[in-house]
Amino acid sequence: MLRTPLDDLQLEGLAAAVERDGFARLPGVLDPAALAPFRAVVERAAATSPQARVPMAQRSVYQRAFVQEVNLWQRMAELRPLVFSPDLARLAAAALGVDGVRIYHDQALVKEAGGGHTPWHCDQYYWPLATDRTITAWIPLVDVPNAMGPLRFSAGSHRVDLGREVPIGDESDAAVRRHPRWRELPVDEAPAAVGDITLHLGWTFHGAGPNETDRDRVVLTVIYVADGARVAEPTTSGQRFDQQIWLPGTVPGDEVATWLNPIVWRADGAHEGVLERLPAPAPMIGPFDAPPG
Ligand SMILES: O=C(O)CCC(=O)C(=O)O
Repeated sequence: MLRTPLDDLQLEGLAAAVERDGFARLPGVLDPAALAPFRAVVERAAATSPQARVPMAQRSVYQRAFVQEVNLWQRMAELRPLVFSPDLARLAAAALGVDGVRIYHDQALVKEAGGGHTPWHCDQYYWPLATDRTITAWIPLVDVPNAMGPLRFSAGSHRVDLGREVPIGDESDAAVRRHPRWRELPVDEAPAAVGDITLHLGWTFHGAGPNETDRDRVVLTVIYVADGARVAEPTTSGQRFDQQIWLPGTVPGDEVATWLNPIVWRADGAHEGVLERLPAPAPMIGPFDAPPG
C-alpha cells in the first residue's frame, strides 16, 4: 500500500508537525495502483446511499457537502485491506505519538459534482472520547483539484477553541470565522492527488470548498483512536448516538475496545491477524449486528 518505505518517512518529524499544526500532508505516500480497486467500492457505497436520492435543493448545508456512508468495513469486505492497513495505522500512531491505534470508524465522503462546501468544524464535537489522541486519515481515491473541494485546515486550531460546541453547518462555519483568533491561524489548502493523504487531529478545525467540477470527489476516511483511550460522559445528543453506535455496551470510563474498535496497529504486534478475526460482512452498521463469537 505504501509507496514510500516507512523507514524513509521520518516519523518523529511527523509527530512534531501534527503537534504544531494539528494536521499533516503526506504527498505521494500511498501507491495509486494499490488504491485503484477501492475507488469503485466507495463509489458504489455512495451511489446506493439513500442520501444520494435526495435532490440537492432539498438538502441541508451539511447534506450538500457530501454523501456520507459510515463504517463500510462492516458491510464491504473489499475495503477491509485499506481500512485495516497496518501501514496507514502505523502512520496514524506515529502522528499521534502513541504505541498503538484502534479503529473508531471509517467513512465514505463523496462530494458530488455540484456539491456544496464543507463548513468549518471540528470532529471531536461528536465523539465521547476522553482523549485528544484521535486522528483522521483523509484518503482521496480520485485527484482533487482546488475546484473539487480538497480538505483545508486552520493551522494550529487544535489548540484554540474556535467553536468546539457547535455541530457542523452554517453555525459552525460562522462561529469559527468570527472568532477573534481566526485570522491569526493560517488556512492551509492544497489540491490532492491519488496517493496523497492528510492526517488531522479530532480538535483541528477543517472544511472544504464546493465541488465546482462535473466529477464526484471520491474520498474514504479512517478515524483512529489511541489504544488505551477511555469513553467520556457524552455531553451532546450526537455523542450519545456515537457511543451507542461505535462503542456499544460501554459506560463512561471504559476503555475504547469493543468489537467495533479492533487494534489496527500496535508496536507489540497485537494487530497481527486482525483481518482474519473480523466478523463476516453484514448489511447493517454499528451494534445492530451480533458481535463475533
Ligand atoms: O471531506 C470533507 O469535505 C470533510 C472531511 C471531514 O470533515 C473529515 O474527514 O473529518
